This record gives sequence, C-alpha cells and structure tokens, in this order.
Amino acid sequence: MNFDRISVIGLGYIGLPTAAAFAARKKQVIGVDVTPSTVDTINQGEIHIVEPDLDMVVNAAVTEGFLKATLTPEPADAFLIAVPTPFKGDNHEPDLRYIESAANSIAPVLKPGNLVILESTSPVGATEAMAAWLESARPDLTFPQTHGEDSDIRIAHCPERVLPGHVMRELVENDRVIGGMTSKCSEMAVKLYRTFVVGDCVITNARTAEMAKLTENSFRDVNIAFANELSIICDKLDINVWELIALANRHPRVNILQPGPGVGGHCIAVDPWFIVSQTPDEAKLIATARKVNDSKPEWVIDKVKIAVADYLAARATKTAADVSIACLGLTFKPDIDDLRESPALMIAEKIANFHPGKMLFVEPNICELPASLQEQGRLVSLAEALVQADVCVLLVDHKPFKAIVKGSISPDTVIIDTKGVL
Ligand code: SAJ
Repeated sequence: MNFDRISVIGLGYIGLPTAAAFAARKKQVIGVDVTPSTVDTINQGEIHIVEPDLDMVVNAAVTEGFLKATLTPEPADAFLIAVPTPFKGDNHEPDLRYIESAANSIAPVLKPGNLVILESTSPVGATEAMAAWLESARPDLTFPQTHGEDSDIRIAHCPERVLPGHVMRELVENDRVIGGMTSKCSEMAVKLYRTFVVGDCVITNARTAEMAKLTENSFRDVNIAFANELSIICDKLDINVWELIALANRHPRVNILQPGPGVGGHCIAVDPWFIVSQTPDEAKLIATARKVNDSKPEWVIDKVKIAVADYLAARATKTAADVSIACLGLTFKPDIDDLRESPALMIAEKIANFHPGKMLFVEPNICELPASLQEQGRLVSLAEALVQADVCVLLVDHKPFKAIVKGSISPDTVIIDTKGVL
C-alpha cells in the first residue's frame, strides 16, 4: 500500500505540523478542521498558531499544491486523528467526544485498505473505542477488533511526543511508539511514519502505546513535584534549593528536574489525570504529584503577601497602595508566547486581584496583555520594571531575565525568584 493521499483530522499544535511534514515530502495532504477560520488561514498559506519554522513549511506546501485544508473529510489512503482530549466532570475524566466525532466524520469516506491512526493523547482503551465507533458507522467494512489481520481497515495508536517550540525538529528526529491493533496495522503505520521520521519506529500494541505517552508525561510531573516539594522544604530550612539540586544531580544516578511556580501547558498537567481517573486506587503517587504541583501557585502567592507585609513593616509611613509589584514572565514555560494553562499568568492575575498598589507585567514574548490583566496594570519593559518595582516576582526563566546583571536591581527591591534565575 502506497500512501499517496493522507488526511489529517484536527489542524492544531500537532495536526498541522504533522500535515506539513507529510506535504513537505511531496505527499498529497488533506487537512480537516471544524473551524472555518483555521481552514481559510491555512489555504492562504498562513498559520493560526505559533511554532518556529512551521509557517515556512506550511506556506511552501500550500503554494506547491501538496497541502489543502477542508471542513469535510475526503477519501484518502491514511487518516491521522489529532484532536483534543480535554477533561469532563469534576474527576478529571478524559472526554473522548472529539475523537468520536472525528471517527464519525471520516467513516463515510473509509474504504478497504485504509489505515486510521489515533495520535491524540488518550486514556488506555481509547483506540479500541475509536475502532468500535468506526465499526458501528460502517458495518459494511471489517475492522481489526473482529477480523484481526484480515480486516479491511487497519488501526493504530501512535501518540505524538513533540515538545512545543521544537515541534518541526522533534517530529522528524524523535523515536515513535507505534501501537497497532494487530501486527499488520503496526507494519502499515511504520511505513507511513517512515515518510518523514528518521528516529526509530518502535512497535507495540495500542494499549501499551496509550499508556507509554501518559507515562512519559507522568514521569516528568512526578519528578517536577519532587523538585517543587524540595523547594518548599528548603525555603523552610533556609537552604538554596537550586544549589542543592545541582549538588544532588552530580550523583551519577540522580537527575532531579527544576522547581518553579507550578506546572502548566496542556500535557504534563493533564495527562497524569487520565491514569488517575482510570485507576484511582492504584495511582496514589501520580495523584499526589498532581496535587503538589497544582498547589505551588498558592504557595508563591503567599510568599508575595508575606513579602509585601515585611516591606511595609520596615516603612511605617507607607501602605500597600504605595507598593509596586512587577511580575516577570506570564507564559507557561520559557521563550514561548503560549499563555494557556500558565501558572505564571494565574499567579499574576491573583496578585493583581488582591493588591491595591501598582502592577507591572513583563512578558517579552507578547505584544499585548491578555484581557484578564488589561485593567489590572501595564505591560512594561524589563528595564522599567526593575527600576519601578518594590517587589519583583520572577515567574518564568525567559532568556532576557537570565541576562539580568546582578547589581542592576536596587538592594531595596524585594525579589521572589520562583525559577532560581536571580
Ligand atoms: N517544568 C518545571 N520544571 C522542569 C521542567 C518543566 O516546572 O524542570 C514546567 C514548565 O515550566 C511547564 C511544564 O513543566 O510549566 C511543562 O513543560 P515541559 O517543557 O516539561 O513540557 P510540555 O508540556 O511543553 O511538553 C510535554 C513534553 N513531554 C515530555 O517531555 C515527557 C513533550 O515531549 C510532549 O509531546 C508534550 O508534553 C505533549 O504534547 O504531551
């Protein structure tokens, strides 16, 4: 089977780069998205998300006729589903409704010999659920869950594992976990990814592939929770946690991650809950790590309240309204413009809500404050914040913050450095 026409369902942070990577290898790619403005933007050779080098590749692919976007699926040789898997309800249960609707949207155009791959980060069993939805929509076709190696349609789970900000390189270089529902499904999926992947394509079954992705992000979450807990312990014991971790990491079998204001983004703070919601009695450590990381922003906010109180205690004539607070960094991690699920943004919003004095926000990667902060203060340069602020809360380790020269900050300025930069 040759994959001459490939369809990618969901043109977001994963789907669009993946579609572009196939198109750059001169495959005919049909990208499908439910949002008309996304489809229009891509068909004009432009992109609706920020990811280094993606604009160039999409523009070339559209201009040369290898990539087009549509609202409705068309027949293809392979279909990759890269739609969101958010939570539903209060118990962080994964919501598979977008996968279900993607499956129902491609079902009418499926034909024998097609390969369907689920790329969305999914709870264990989601690929089997997708296969069942496809089967009930197309009873005229056979599927691996009932016909094994002889099925008309092949199905696999191949989770995306790329790091935002490095997607175009990691898509090509990272090893790929290929979880076919049968061996033939896996073989076909490997052949498809070999179009652009130079990393290893490692074969397993669909359930293990689903769990592998959740495990990778849970490993990181648990390790960051350990670092965050250490930072709180060290604060109490008057020990520099950054020095401590650097020392411990000199041990050949120790590799502790870095503490911070909390864990943000759409993956590491989300995926561990998929394990917890399926196995709540067993996943005790993973659940605790989530709680430790989710409670870190409140700990930072308490530190700010204490700092303001101490500052005022030493200045009898001043009130809280006279104190200027600067928040350095608003994004969920360094050197990107992504504010979604950002602990830094959440901390800045909460400080602005209780603090009666001036608020200054420094975020070198955005041009305009988000709506939640627009009435609360000003977006200012780093230099202005360092001169004006009485209390500086460093929330993200952006490159320009790492370059702050010691001595350029007045000794009277109170510093709360959640990333160990200053
Ligand atoms: N963070 C820390 N301390 C650290 C490292 C990170 O507090 O030592 C924080 C960051 O500031 C950020 C959050 O964790 O708020 C997550 O950042 P990240 O860079 O670790 O990860 P993501 O969410 O951008 O991307 C992750 C990656 N997974 C792993 O590294 C195991 C990526 O490879 C996945 O493809 C992505 O999740 C995803 O889509 O699941």
